[in-house]
Amino acid sequence: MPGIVIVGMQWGDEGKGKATDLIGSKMDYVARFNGGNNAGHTVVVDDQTYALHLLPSGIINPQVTPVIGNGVVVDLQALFGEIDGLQARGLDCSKLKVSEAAHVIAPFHRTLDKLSERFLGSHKIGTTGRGIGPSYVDKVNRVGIRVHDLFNEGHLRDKVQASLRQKNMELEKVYALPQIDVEEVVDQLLEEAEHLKPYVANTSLLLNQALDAGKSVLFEGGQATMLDVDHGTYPYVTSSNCTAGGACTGTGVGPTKIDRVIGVAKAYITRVGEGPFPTELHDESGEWLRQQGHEFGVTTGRSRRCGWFDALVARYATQINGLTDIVLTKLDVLTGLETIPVCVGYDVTLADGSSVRVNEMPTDQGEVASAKPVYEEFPGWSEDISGAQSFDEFPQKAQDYVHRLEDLSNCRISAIGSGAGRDQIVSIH
Ligand code: 2SA
Ligand code: GDP
Ligand code: MG
Repeated sequence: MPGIVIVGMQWGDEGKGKATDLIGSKMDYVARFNGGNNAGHTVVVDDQTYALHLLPSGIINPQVTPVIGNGVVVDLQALFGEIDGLQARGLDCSKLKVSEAAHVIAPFHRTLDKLSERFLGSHKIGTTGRGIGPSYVDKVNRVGIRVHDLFNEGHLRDKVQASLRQKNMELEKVYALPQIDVEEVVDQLLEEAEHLKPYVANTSLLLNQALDAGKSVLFEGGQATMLDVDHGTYPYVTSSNCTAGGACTGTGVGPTKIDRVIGVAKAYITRVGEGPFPTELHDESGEWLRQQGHEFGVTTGRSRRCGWFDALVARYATQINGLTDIVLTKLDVLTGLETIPVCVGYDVTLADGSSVRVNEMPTDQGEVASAKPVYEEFPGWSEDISGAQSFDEFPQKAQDYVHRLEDLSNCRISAIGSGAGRDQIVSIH
């Protein structure tokens, strides 16, 4: 049985939650491998809408064992809040496993996130303010607090002291703010540790043993390719590896155990937060997409920036993730447009001031920021596709649009979303 990875192909909110729920219905384990409660993954089941942040979207399926891998940064308060919320709605969260090696987001990480954004001023990233960046900074700086540290008080105090030493100096001397009290942090973490204990596991061992025993594991990515700290529009990215490689480092499962990598892309694009977005629309078309697609952040409620499908982004995502399949979502949102532009190239300005047309995603972020999209126009359709049961039922122009996106993306499109509901998806191959 397979190991399958799901990743976002654009700047997030492509509908990974829905795809995970759907594919997860056939899986034994669903594991988050990156990010934290910055994510907002929506699953719609009949008249119920679930917004998952830290918990894997697979948790909606009772046969799934949900796993939070070592690559995730865990805000314990947020985790318990989410578990309580789901349990109050009748969902069982008792099978959840949280990696001993996952890093913890403490309240001071949230404070530092907001502080850092304030001091970046016009260079701010537009983070979700959930403390994600500062927690990963501590991880890479080797002063992070891991889940297993919570169960040894002396050890934990040492870790918190080490983590806060430099921060407290900066808070006082640079920001003229009060220091963070080590004992307060330790007390809170110790209290939360008791609550967390039943969920803690060696998740790398668990997942590897499961795969070796023929069980199936779905690796659910948070955020997306263009927000990946290495491969995204740096520095306007999140602080983790959202791309397929992150599934291995973020769970402790080797690449030979991954059979398929599924990319989720919207039939157009959205972005929330700052940073370059070549096909962004600043006119009424952008507002139309936002309203039709209900494009507002699931975690922060922020308005999402909207733009046309970008083939350079799609091809890049296929390459970076080694995609085997694409799930194309929100095709229904485009219904009613007379023509649909798709970006097939950029006119970029080079460092020497000259201009050049490119067909592949540049690495130089100055070039990405300067990119002027080159569009091809496709005829739209007016028929409602939200009730379609098969690809053949789509109007010919919608089918043509999908086939063209498939060619441009260098990867087969296996399924298409035609509405938010669990059943509003058709397979194509
Ligand atoms: P952070 O908080 O450090 O990860 O922010 C860094 C950048 O990553 C972006 N980011 C996201 N982009 C899209 N969706 C996300 N989840 C929520 C959603 C977002 C929301 O599903 O709607 O509610 O605002 C998400 N999480 C992080 C972020 O906007 C920054 O650009
Ligand atoms: P994620 O972060 O990638 O899981 O995506 P979000 O949940 O943040 O945003 C995707 C939104 O689109 C959610 O409101 C979904 O319910 C909705 N959605 C997913 N697929 C489709 C689709 O095919 N059509 C429509 N109209 N909505 C969809
Ligand atoms: Mg989202």
